[in-house]
Order: sequence, then structure tokens, then C-alpha cells
Amino acid sequence: MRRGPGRALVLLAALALWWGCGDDQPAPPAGAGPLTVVQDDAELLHRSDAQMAGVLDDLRAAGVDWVRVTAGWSVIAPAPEGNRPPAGFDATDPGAYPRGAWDRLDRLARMTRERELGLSIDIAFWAPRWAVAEPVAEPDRQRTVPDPRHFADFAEAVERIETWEAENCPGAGGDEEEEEEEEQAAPQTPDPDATRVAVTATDFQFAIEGDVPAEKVAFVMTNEGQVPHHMAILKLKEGTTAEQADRSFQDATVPELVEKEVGQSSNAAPGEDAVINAELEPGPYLMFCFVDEPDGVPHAFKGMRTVFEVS
Ligand SMILES: [Cu+2]
Repeated sequence: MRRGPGRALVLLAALALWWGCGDDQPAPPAGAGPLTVVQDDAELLHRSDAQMAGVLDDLRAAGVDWVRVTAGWSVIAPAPEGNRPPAGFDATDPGAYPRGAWDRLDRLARMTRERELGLSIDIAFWAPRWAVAEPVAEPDRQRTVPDPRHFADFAEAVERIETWEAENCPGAGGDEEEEEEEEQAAPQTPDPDATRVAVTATDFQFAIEGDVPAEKVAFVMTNEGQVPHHMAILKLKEGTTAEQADRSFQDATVPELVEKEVGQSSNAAPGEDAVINAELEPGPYLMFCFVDEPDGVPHAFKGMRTVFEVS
């Protein structure tokens, strides 16, 4: 199970990892809106070098930040119409795939890197015949009851192509995924001398009950969602507005707004509680959740972040 980052001190590092995805990644300009992503397998995988270069140059000039294409399972896998994979085929090893299987994606990875465009790769349709339990009539449109183990093996092969890592941040792993294996924060119990502040976590929002006083506080979060959540709290610089904090998530400038890290709770499973004890001073604070289940996108980016004022 993937979890939130380890200690409070790594909160900013985790945020930076999410945005940074390595130094090669194009940083969106400060103050820009959401990232612009264009998906087009036909134009970005199946054209001549010159045509693709033209398309990518045009996209770059039009302000596109990322392009997105599909790593087509049945296109890349061997024997896509066979009842079983080739004998001894290790589907997790990119080198075990047919010669040239990755060439189109390799080419796009190189060409996007040259233009400082981000590259996002879907690991997706269609499945090879040998990976589905119920074949359909069109041999190249298999989709019914694919075997999740086979799919996981293919996903691992995509993930193991190292030259893609820097371009391939949100979905398909890379260094940041290993960082997430760090231990989560240790569970705390509410300090008996502290003022309790009840927090409700749902998928994907926080609700903080009442005012938060400038004293010793125990945030007690109850997870009423269907997936695990935690709380991470940062103290923001005086005068930071909720709107600024919100925008900073889109343009990757949260660290610029932070005065200090306050703490992080353990992860709470659905129905369970998690706690942060903290001594609070007046000012604006940011609470967010960096758990990224089930799809690898931290909940903070799905709305699980809120700014509150301590007075
Ligand atoms: Cu969460």
C-alpha cells in the first residue's frame, strides 16, 4: 500500500517531488493556470519524424505543457492474437518485448525532452488475446476480463524503461515512487491538556469544526471516506489568503508561502481517527492530505486542502 510521506519535515520535499518530477520537468510559469495537456496517439506516435517535430513545435508554441499518449498493450506485447504468451516471456522485462516494440514511445520521449514538454503515458487498451478470459470477435480489440496480473506485468515493463522516468511523473513511477515507501508518521494520541479540534475527512475534502485557537491544540481527524487519509499542516506566511494558497497548488509555489511545517498525522483507514498535536501561534495555516490512493494522485490535488486562520 502506498502511503503519505514520512515525517513532517519531508512535507515540502514531497510536494516538490510531485511538482518537480526531476529537474528536467518543465516548470509551469508562476501565476499560470492549470497545466495544459494534449492527448493524441495518432499525431504523437504514428507520424514521420518531421511531422511529429512540427506537431510538437506547434503544441509548444501554443502553450501546451504536457503531451499524453497510450502505451498500447496489444500493440507492444508479443503474440497479441495468440492464446498464450511466448514460452519463457518475462512480461515485466522491457527487453523481452519484440524488437522495436517501444520505438514509437522512445521517439516521443526523446522529442518531448528536447522541447521541454512533459510526457504522460497511459498504460492501456487493448489487451493481447492471451491476457483476457473472454475473447471478443475483433482480434485486436480484446478487452473483456483482462487478467490483472498480466496487466501489472506490462505496467511494470513500461515503468522499468529508465529513459522515460523524468518525463513520466504522475502515473508510471520513477524515483518519487520509492520515496513514498517511507514510513508514515507515527500515530499520536490527543494531548489531554490540548484543546480538541474535530476534523472530518471525506473523499476528498476536509471539514474543520469551529475555530482553531492559538494554543495547544489536538487535531482529531475522523476518516468518513472510503480510502485512507491523513492530515499534514503547514504554517503559512502572515497575510497569505486561501485563494493564494489554492493557486499555489496549481503553479507549484506552495513552498514560497510556507513559514514552517507544523506536523503530520498517521494515515487513518476508513472509519478510523488520526491525530496531530501542535502548539499553534496566530496566523494562516494549510491543512492537506498527501495520501495518493488509489490512483497515484495526492488527495491534495483533488480538493483535499484547506486554509484556516488561527487567532
Ligand atoms: Cu486523503
